Amino acid sequence: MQPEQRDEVEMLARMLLIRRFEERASQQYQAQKIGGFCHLYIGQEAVVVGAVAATRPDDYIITAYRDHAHALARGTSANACMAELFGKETGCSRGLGGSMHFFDRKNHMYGGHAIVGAHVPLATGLAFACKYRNEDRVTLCFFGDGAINQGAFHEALNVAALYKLPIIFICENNLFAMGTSVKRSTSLKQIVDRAEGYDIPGEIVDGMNFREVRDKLAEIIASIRKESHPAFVEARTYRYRGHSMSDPASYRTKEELEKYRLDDPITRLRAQLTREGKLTNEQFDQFDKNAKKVAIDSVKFAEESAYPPLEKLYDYTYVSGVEAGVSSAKNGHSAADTAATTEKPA
Ligand SMILES: Cc1ncc(C[n+]2csc(CCOP(=O)(O)OP(=O)(O)O)c2C)c(N)n1
Repeated sequence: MQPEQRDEVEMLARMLLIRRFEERASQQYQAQKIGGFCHLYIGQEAVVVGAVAATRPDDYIITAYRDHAHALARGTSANACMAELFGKETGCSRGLGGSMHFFDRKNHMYGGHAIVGAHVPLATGLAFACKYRNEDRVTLCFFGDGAINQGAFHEALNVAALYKLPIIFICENNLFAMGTSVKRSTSLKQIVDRAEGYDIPGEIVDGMNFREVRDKLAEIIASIRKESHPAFVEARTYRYRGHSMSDPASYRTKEELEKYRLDDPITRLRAQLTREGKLTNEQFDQFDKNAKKVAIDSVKFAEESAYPPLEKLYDYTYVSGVEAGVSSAKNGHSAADTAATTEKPA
């Protein structure tokens, strides 16, 4: 098997893992084992897996709150992801972040950010650091179509262009920001044109097509490594589920959903590989079985893991419990104790 072929099969398996993991997460959310918000990425898998397939492991990635797939694509274990959803200490953010705040420094996945558009300047900062240190890493910044009208987004693009930073802004255009159609929120015929205002080269890719995403990203990354510059990619995609678990998505038609379901990114890559003789039905079934098992096992792992102890509540915050107005007698710990036990994130 050629390395490229093996990679594609591996990437298909990763897309399947993301799909099965999130189906399981959805079930656990409905069973009230997971609290807070939970945004599923189902349908969009080819965007992040295609993009990650074009990166080196030491490149940086950062995203918004629809972040489970970004961590899994990058190599965070399903156990650490599910435990984070359950708020357990073994989670990738030690149970303190939850669904919207996955983080994995080892795999250079810098969040998981809940405020729309707020991570785009952080991404620009990551890219600035790489350039400042003369590293040839590229930062991939993912965000939704809802982020492109935020002020912070514009400031970040301007700075990235001025400093010629090694960053790719990847807009995952799934046509809706919560229930608002992009046509109602954005004064552009196509999102990619936002980049032109900052003299940043822009491309459109079919975000349901793994190969197209990977090949376009590989081309851009090669160009950035040769000579640092920012780039913008509009990946046209679709989420099959509602915005979050509580959204029935009644703002779109069944026909529209069906049209995109027929273009499922997993089915598409499977068909391409099968047609080319690189994948058998038996192999696909085995990958699917494995993905389901990993997802089920991750639930068991999360259930059996402990919650973070109360004294960890104020770790990784700027203000300790007492300063924040919380009685130290109530939790049995003084601010000094809390400060003394505060560690830097791993
Ligand atoms: C600054 C800010 N305003 C409002 C919200 C509430 N909110 C959460 S998600 C969302 C829509 C974002 O849509 P989009 O960027 O297209 O991402 P998608 O959900 O499609 O992945 C909004 C308005 C927020 N989190 N942050």
